[in-house]
Amino acid sequence: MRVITFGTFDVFHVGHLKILERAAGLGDHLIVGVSTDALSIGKKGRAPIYSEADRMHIVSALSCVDEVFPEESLEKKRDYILQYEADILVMGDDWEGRFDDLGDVCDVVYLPRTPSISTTEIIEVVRQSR
Ligand code: C2G
Repeated sequence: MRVITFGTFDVFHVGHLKILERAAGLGDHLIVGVSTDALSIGKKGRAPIYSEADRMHIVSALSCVDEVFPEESLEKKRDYILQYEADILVMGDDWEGRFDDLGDVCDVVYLPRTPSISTTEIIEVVRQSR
């Protein structure tokens, strides 16, 4: 089974790793769409700390990840699923229900987020410790 998931993966942390490992465990080929800088700015109102090239480099180096591509638009999920012939879409449960309409082309699975860690929190802690 081919699994696809998406994310920004900025300031890569263990919550990112855990969801990728769990996503990989649902199949035998994991494809990851990494949000471009432009998409991230549109989504979160700020540029990621790490560049798109570095974020893709980090994610593609993980042993649980087989393929990485730049995710240019949130609206293109259906196209990406078809293009990469994914059987399962995995998203964190912060997106619960948001992609149920894609259930006609693949299984849609929401996995629980790892508690108490986020890029925003890391940035805040680092900022306050300066
Ligand atoms: N995540 C997690 N636990 C955390 C933090 C993040 O499981 N403590 C998961 C998120 O649920 C997501 C993935 O890690 O599935 C990547 O997180 P983000 O980089 O924050 O992704 P996001 O900006 O929400 O991008 O098309 C959808 C977007 O690209 C998702």
